[in-house]
Amino acid sequence: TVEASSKCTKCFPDGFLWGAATSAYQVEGAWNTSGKGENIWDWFTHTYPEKIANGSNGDVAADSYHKYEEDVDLIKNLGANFYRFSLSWSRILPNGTVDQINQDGVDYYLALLKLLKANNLEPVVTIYHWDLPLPLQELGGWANTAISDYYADYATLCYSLFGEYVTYWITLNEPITQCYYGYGDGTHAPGIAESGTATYQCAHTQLLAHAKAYRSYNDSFRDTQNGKVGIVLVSLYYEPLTDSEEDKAAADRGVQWALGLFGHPIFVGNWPQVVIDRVANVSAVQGFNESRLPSFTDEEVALINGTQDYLGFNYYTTYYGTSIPNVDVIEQTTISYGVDRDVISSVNSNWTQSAASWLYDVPEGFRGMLNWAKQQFGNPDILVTENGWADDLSTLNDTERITYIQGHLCNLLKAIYLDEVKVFGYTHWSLMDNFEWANGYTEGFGLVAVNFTDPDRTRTPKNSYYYLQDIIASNCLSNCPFSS
Ligand code: GBH
Repeated sequence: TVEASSKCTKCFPDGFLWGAATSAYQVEGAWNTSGKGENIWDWFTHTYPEKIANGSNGDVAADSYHKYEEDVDLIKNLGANFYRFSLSWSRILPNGTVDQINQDGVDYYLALLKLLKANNLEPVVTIYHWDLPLPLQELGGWANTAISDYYADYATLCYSLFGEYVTYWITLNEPITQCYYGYGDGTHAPGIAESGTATYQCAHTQLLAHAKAYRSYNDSFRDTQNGKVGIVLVSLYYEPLTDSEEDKAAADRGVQWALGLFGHPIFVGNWPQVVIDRVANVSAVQGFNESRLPSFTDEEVALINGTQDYLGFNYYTTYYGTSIPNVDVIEQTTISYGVDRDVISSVNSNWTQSAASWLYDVPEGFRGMLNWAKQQFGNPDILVTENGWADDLSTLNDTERITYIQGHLCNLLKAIYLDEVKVFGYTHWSLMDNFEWANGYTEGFGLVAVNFTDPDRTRTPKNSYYYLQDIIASNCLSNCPFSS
């Protein structure tokens, strides 16, 4: 009957991994204690409080620097297999460079790693989640290719300090987000708004940084440490606004300019051809002598290609895509990533909008995006490293988040069983409410609420925490009807 099938329960593969995530700047606090150096988010929030909702910052955040034992308890009680967190570069290297190591910072991460291991929890460690040490920004930050070498030195130090405890390394979190919001529209640190140039320069440097760090692991650590090294990529998914060929091409460009920009060099080799061609053509129309998209030498293409043991994959939401009317007129005068990309976004009025204005509940887009990655990147092993929903900080009865999780996990199961996408784990963003970048503390992604007005930063699990706990305990999802 319809009723019976609508209650249909489906299970995840044996050994499927479950976890939840945070990042250093968003939860740690302790921004200037115990020897930590200043990073671009410290500087950006303190210098331009008007760019952050309510002028807030991550000075204290969820105070995880002092409360990490509670965080580990929350992961443990969730029944998760792993905790995804990030290392603060400037906590380990106050100046960004390896000549001066801050032992208190190293000890903090060693304590966290050992506590996780003692509880049978796997650390999934992001080496860099957007918090560049300020002295390296003074050299131009990610717009300067030399930063790729500083990053590789830092990553290499992390392998040697922490590698005996780590199976899953993540080099960089969402380079497109930092390169677009940090170097393109300027709403994130370091606040540069040069999307037609700096965004691509940042992408170029971050790809070199990732590749050098991957090669370093291969050359010096893989034999003894046996871990896996990947990168975390994200994109909005785009459905074509109509089924015209033009709209299909526009929707594909929407994904190519984010997931493709980083995934193609790593999994296939060099930038996506559509990006190479389009930025070259528009640059020529605008009177540039060469493309605004930096090129890779043949040696660099080879250096970057194949630098993955798995794909870390974040999915949040979907838009409709169509091309910009009269783009050929606009592109004569407007130098921007958006005009190069040539996509206008819109949404369906039936999609539920979250407390974060950009985030709608479109679970079938998750399946679409996973299939896009499978097809374009040669069917890689995939770890879903983020997926989550925003609501008001006070919402403990978070039914919308539960609906979001149910719909997305059901589509994940379809991707696994119907489409044979090789997904081996799922990470919820986030373990707890935290500093949501330019939106400050106005919305929460947590399974656990944090009271940010309480000096103790008291943590309280929301209903979704218990909902996910049940799913993890059974390794199965109910109300997910499909037949394979
Ligand atoms: C992830 O980015 C991040 O990895 C994580 O740190 C973050 O907390 C989480 O998502 C939730 O946002 O305000 O309209 O200008 C996801 C990609 C890029 C989506 C920035 C939101 C801002 C849109 N994010 N974007 S807007």
